Amino acid sequence: MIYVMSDIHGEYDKFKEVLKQINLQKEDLLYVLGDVVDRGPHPMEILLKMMEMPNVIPIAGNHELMALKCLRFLNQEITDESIDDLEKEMLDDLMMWQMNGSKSTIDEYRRLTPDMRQEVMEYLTDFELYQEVSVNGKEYLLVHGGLGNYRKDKDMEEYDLHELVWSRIDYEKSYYEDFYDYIITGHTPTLTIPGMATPASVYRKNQHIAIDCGACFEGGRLAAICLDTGEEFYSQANMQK
Ligand SMILES: [Mn+2]
Repeated sequence: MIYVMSDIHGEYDKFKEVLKQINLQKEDLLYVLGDVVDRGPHPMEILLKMMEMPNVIPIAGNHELMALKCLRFLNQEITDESIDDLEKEMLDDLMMWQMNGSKSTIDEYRRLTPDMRQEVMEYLTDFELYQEVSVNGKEYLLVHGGLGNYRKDKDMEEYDLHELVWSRIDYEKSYYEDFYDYIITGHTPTLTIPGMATPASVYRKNQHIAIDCGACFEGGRLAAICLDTGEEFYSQANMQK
């Protein structure tokens, strides 16, 4: 069986809750479409758990890109020289990451041993940018954000990092008539898609399957889908005020 999940955002308890429901077997695969880190309380615990699971295939989200770049910088020994050399771009990156909920990621990262830090960095570096998966004769494109500056004749390899992980896909539009049957994305909490009700659920329309159900937001929950059966799995929903 092939399962897909996205935007876990530090919600380790919800991750365990959904894993328990899908009861992943050795021969199964679980694609995680990015934004594992930031916002929720335990991003590193999720990453460490994923690192122990050889049948998890991670795909990068914008939060992994921010984390990788900033942690690389923060890992350097801070010297007078490096402070002098700190470029505006790096400062902006650090600032932006902070605004996007980096605190829990940094807090947990700091508690890791140097060896574990190294392993986490290597693991993050290996995240895929997108994956193509075929199940029961249907072709799926799996990507975190996706298809910025889309053109019908644009090859997947032609999309740059930003276009795949930061761009938001247009859920009102079908992108491919025959090349892919479905595009599965995270990045945009489904509650923000017009017409969606609480608690958040998987959105399926116009060949899209949007699975970021806002695990760290009010009214949100963590979702997983099974591509073989179409089944959807959910954690408990967050309370609404
Ligand atoms: Mn995202």
